[in-house]
Amino acid sequence: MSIPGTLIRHGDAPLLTRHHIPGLDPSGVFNPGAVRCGGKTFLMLRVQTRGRRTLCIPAVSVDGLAFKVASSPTHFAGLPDIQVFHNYDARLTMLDGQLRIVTALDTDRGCRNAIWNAAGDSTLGFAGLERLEFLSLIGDQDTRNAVLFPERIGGRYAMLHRPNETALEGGPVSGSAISLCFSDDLLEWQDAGKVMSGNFHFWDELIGSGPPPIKTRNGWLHLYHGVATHFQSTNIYQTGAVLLDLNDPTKVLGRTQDNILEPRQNWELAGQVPNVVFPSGATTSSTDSEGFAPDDAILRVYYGAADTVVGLAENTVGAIIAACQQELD
Ligand code: BMA
Repeated sequence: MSIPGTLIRHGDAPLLTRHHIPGLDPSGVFNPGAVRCGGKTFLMLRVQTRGRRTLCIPAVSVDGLAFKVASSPTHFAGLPDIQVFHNYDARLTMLDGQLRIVTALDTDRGCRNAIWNAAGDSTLGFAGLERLEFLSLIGDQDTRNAVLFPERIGGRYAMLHRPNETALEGGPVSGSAISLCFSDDLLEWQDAGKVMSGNFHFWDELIGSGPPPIKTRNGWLHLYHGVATHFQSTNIYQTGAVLLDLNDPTKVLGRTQDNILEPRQNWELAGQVPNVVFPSGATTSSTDSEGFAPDDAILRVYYGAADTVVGLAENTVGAIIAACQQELD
């Protein structure tokens, strides 16, 4: 059975596995960014090699289910002169008619988010994702999980991110609050305050943004991941949803009390990092003339499972909004 307002898996198997990555024999493919434009779904896959190097590889699909994966990794051009160990977890946003990408960078100074423009040859069929041009690094604090809103708010660019303030035993630094910031030029960002916090002792002790927010008549619909740390034992990564005010996204209008997707399939429970569903890309099947996703649109969520494969789960936009609006018991 499934509870209304939870995400329903598209079949029992992962959507993409390492076998879909041509020529590399990698260890895993996971945490994809996603965007739907021009009647196609584009993914930016995170691919991990046997040497634990991180690659990003574009993929394209007409139906959002069967993907053609590019034969070579994305080239990142123009990175500033810092040492980058990993460039990963791309989030894709169409903004001002330009495909923008935000990635997390593990650097010698800690974790940073970088903004890129898709600048490849659009005739190759991957929306220019095979070459990204560096735009900016966000701030000078340790932070991860940054997502751009798909349009300006009050005339300014808006972004959510998750400052890293908590050291996980044996793991990366993490955080328990998502913040909003604004920019006039996508280069300099000003903090606009905290949006939401995790709930210690429950499913979402640590949190971070998932895919970029989706505009609905009820507010920005935003999926995020929550981590139950279980006192430094195995971490469990799950998915929740929140509704943010359209004009002031620091105002939370509703939030799912429970997770709406959690590791249950074997390929979510076991893998390189067990017990992980990590939502990073989302598409909707339609938008109205003003860019709002209607209640009956299908929300597709592309997620990494156990840092090893890509899963797909879905529901209607309206069902997830209703789950956010439910009163707490
Ligand atoms: C988080 C990020 C994700 C990863 C997850 C589970 O901190 O690093 O990229 O999928 O951990 O390992």
